[in-house]
Amino acid sequence: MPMRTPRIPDALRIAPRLDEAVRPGPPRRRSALLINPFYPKDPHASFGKHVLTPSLALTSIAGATPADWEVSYWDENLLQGPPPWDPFPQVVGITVHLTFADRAYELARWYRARGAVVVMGGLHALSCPEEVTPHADSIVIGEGVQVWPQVLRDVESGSLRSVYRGSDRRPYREDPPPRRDLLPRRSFLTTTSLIASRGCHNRCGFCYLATDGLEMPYQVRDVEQVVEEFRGDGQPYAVFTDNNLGSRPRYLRALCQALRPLEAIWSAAVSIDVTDDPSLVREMALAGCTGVFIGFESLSGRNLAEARKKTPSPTDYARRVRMLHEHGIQVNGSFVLGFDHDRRDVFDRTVGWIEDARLECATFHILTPYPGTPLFRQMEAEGRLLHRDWSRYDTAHVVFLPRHMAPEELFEGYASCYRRLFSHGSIWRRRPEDWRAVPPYLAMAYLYKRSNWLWHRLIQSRMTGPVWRPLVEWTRRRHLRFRRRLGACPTFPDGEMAGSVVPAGV
Ligand code: B12
Ligand code: SF4
Repeated sequence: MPMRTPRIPDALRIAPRLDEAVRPGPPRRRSALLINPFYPKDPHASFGKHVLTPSLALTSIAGATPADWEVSYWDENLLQGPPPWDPFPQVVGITVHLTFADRAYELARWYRARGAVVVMGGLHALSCPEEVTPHADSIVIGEGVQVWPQVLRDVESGSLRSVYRGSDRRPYREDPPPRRDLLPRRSFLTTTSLIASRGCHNRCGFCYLATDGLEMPYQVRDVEQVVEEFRGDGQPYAVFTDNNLGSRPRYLRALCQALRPLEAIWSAAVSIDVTDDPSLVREMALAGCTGVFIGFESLSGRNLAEARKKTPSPTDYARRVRMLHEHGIQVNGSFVLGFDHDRRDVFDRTVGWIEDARLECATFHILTPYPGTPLFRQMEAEGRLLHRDWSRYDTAHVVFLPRHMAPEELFEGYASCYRRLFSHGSIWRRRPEDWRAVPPYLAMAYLYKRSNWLWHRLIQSRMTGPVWRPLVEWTRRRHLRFRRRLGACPTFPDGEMAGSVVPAGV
């Protein structure tokens, strides 16, 4: 059956136009503009994920900006047009990922042609520095927070170097807090993106953490710093953007104990082994965890072993998901399609399992070999890379030759997974077992997953924050009641399950 690609408004598909006729005044001394470039959205997935919570890349850089510099922030994905140019900044900092590298280069060209100094950093500068270098006056490889003040001092003294390197070994607790105050609050469901740790105890062959030259030892911020950042942003819901908040169970337990008095709610990405210790899951629930984002990746043990992912057996996943559910924690599962042991039946099997396990949410990703990773080297050596058009390395396109199916079959299977997951039937089959938790679940499923037309309008009119605020508060209050009962009961509370309208994780 030929594929029906869902319709997508131009604003979500095409970057805003940069006006070549603009002739700005001279650059304003000691002013920096930080830009998160536009990237086209996947029409199959929820547009809501882009405004759930912001990336911390540039607010972290802003936090490290010397006090005598002015700094502003522009995210092109908030659909408010191209970045500003009046007053014209002396320095433009751009974050670059492979999927939006072309847009980053276009922005760099535009600002450089008008007299700004352009500095680029981010994952693509780390994995493909030789490609990024010609597009910028300077690139930053690795952690930018440490070197950014030096970059600006060197701009002032006219001695800017072409490359700076940030070390992953400096204690993470020394980083200043990100400048969340620069974010347009109305544009996000919450501006409280938090990050407590760097790295992960795994090093899966397909993950960017396995990129050559990236030696990211697991590092944490002090729990007091994290709690202070949460409190300081004054919002009831936070999203942890850590690669894996559960990598050090002892740290996670201490963090949970420190978060508990805030009476707020949060979600985080963790690996499923966080359920090895049920008492840790209980601590998470008591601390306000309403949802987790879990990279299950595959239901095939052979795929997982070849990717070198240390994980419990997939045959035990369902029991572990149940444990999270019993603690009022919804599960957003992430699945990668197209591994070497995947055959045509992988799509139905995966969604069937998701329905049986009643996952509230799931995201699907076509296997994507990121440059610099072991997976990329393997595909390259086997002659299986179809092209190097990075804009399509976004996990929504097939960029390699799958082992047991045609690229078109993999793409169609991927799209069919989303179609089925978002169908009324599947939403209903995955409802919580406790009927009292069904209304918030249905509200979450329909608002988050089936309302792309609405998201587009919310984003453009900067109404995401105001519209979601009452729903977040409703979820928080329900969770407080649930938590009180859980705290008073050694196992699971008898009564209404928590239920959450707020989608989990990024
Ligand atoms: C928040 C987030 C999102 C958000 C916002 C994304 C955005 N671009 O605004 C949403 C949900 C929308 C999202 C979507 C996707 N994401 Co995402 N996302 C993240 C997440 C969880 C956190 C990012 C963050 O805040 N990091 C913390 C900051 C502080 O670290 P950092 O970005 O590395 O920044 C440091 C340095 O790189 C450097 N630096 C960065 N930029 C700059 C700029 C300058 C000027 C300087 C000097 C330095 C500098 O300094 C910073 C501080 O020291 C990361 C995982 C992670 N923990 O990083 C994944 C991650 C970035 N996402 C990833 C992917 C694959 C995607 C998707 C393609 C998935 C999908 N199909 O839906 C989409 C597409 C988005 C796109 N095209 O960019 C991958 C990227 C892999 C790769 N090699 O590119 C990551 C690493 C997750 C993973 N484990 O695979 N994502
Ligand atoms: S468990 Fe997740 S974050 Fe950790 S290395 Fe594997 S894919 Fe990356």
